[in-house]
Amino acid sequence: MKLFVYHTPELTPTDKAPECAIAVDVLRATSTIATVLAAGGEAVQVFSDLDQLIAVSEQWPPEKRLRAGERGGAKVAGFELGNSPLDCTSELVQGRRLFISTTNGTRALQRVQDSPNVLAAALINRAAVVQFLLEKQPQTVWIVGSGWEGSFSLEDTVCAGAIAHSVLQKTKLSPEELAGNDEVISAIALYSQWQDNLLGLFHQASHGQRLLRLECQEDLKYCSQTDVLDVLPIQQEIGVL
Ligand code: 3SL
Repeated sequence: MKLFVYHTPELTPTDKAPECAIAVDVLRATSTIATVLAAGGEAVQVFSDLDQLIAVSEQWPPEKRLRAGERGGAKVAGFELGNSPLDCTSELVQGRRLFISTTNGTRALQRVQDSPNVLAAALINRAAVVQFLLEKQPQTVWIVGSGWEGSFSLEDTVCAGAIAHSVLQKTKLSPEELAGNDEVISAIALYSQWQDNLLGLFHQASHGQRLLRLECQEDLKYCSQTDVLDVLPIQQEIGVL
């Protein structure tokens, strides 16, 4: 298995696709997606375009759908949900399909949607993602951070490092054997440095600070937990996990 980390969707090669692609948006899209599926959501369908989301979701009965939308960290007007995983209780999401569009996370998922295996990973479901990699043994794996509007983000990179670190611990691979690019080594170093204080790292991250200004401190706490949900969001058809 060769692992590649890309800090943003824009940095991924455009002329090839990996056997397995893992989109990461710890704050907060992939944390929300994992939470919805763990809470009994029927599926999650991702969109970059809000008008398209509305048009497709209109085809579903209102009691079977939920619309979640975030722009600039805030909820899209008229949607039931923003992008807080804490709002996704089983009472609300059970048996319903979530139609979601966020600023960066859904873009990362769409960038890799042609790969034969597309996963959504966050810290909260890291163990399930690692388990998949160990069982499936894909030859090439990309971990693609969502970043923020084309820029690096600490929280996605530390999650990439958490995944790589766990793969190393559970296999006999050396870092040089596992790493397909230098970003893997630096992501592991970031995780090794901060693994006991991920919330502290989020408080230093620019998007963490943006969310704190929006009074989302409980979201930061929730998303900084590791291995608490045994759920594997995996693409079933293009754009649907
Ligand atoms: O950019 C995204 O996709 C979002 O996850 C950002 S936010 O955390 O909802 O503000």
